[in-house]
Amino acid sequence: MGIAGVSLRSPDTHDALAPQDGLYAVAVRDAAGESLRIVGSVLQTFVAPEDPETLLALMASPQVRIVSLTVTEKGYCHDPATGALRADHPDIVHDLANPGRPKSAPGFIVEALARRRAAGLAPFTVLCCDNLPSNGKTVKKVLVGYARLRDAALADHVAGDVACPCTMVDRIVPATTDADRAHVASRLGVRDAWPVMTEPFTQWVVEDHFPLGRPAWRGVEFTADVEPYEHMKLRLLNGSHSTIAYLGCLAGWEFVSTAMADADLARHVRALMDEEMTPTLAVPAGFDVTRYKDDLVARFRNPALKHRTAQIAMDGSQKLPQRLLAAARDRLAAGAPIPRIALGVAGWMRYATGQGERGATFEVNDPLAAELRRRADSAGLTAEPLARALMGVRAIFGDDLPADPRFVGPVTTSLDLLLRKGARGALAQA
Ligand code: CS2
Repeated sequence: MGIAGVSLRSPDTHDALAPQDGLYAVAVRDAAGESLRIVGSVLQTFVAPEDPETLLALMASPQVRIVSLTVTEKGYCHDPATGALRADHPDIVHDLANPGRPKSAPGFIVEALARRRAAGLAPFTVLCCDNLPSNGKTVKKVLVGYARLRDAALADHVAGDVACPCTMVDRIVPATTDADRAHVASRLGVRDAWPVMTEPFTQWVVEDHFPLGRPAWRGVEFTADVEPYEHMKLRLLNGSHSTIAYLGCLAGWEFVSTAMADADLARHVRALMDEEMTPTLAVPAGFDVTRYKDDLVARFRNPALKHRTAQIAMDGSQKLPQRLLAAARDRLAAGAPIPRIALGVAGWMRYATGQGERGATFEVNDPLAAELRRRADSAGLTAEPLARALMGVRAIFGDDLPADPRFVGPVTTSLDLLLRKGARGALAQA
């Protein structure tokens, strides 16, 4: 038993790992020190675009029982506001025209499932490990949506027979840098082209639904209902992360830990969690949410983890709905105010203009970057038109939020504050 690792785009991971037989080091680090472990579970690696047929043949073979996915939010080619597949996504358009030579994750999975079905083989389990709301249900909806565009019977098969358990996977893993490579080489005495730098904390919560069986994973909590854990993580951890990322990028804090060293930002993040996020959560019985939040703050402060705010700021259009907007909706439905969520949303808007506080421009890395750019440019750096223009992106905000003055009001006020006083000034006032 082992893992075949696949990159859907870049050859970099394969090119790094193949010469070292798939072995790599995991460096677990915090203020107390660092421990290194070599992982040997990856038996093979593939670069999908180099040879889609070999990958499809593997996925259609009986020894594959689970296809797990960490392709980031945008890898599902869906509309983040509704969770539905985007039939107009360029990769989906391509895959529907060339089902035997797909590019997208849904394209590969559905083609492999079709081949298994034709061969009389049971479907593999699809295990989504990304930060999506009800991630198993979301991936199922995307796969069924894609299959439906191919063939109705295939869609019914995917809908009825393919297990897509929900998961909540949590471990902070900053992108590996050359400095990390040099550091690990000096400690190991051998060069590792792709060490993984991470924190001591790790949490897996998984719905136990694996019709073809699964490994006897240790340290995984199996539960029938992942959603309470998922909401805690997406709102407390990721909602804070995105807030730190946008305000941090604007203020010039390069790492999460440097941003958290600012007293105003740290206070804002804790208040966001305590006052606006926690009241929206259904905390599982016996779960100590205060301790969870204390741990989160300590994790964000981890000085040994160089987690760049710019890394987290990527793909905001795909992240905002589940990280900040879902909680805003719950708060508004309960008649509760959202000043702190609003500052995070406004921070994203200010960031999405691609213009820094000191006038320098930067690239906004986002699948909707072109649309955001167009809207921001025509609105200019004035709060009311800018907020209105960006809220008009339905794939992010839906139809409800831009029509609700209790949402529009505080977001516009926060954006105005950010434009006038900058992120540090706005945080001092918050
Ligand atoms: C981060 C996450 O990059 C991001 O958007 O918020 O990758 C975060 O580090 C993980 O979800 C932690 O489990």
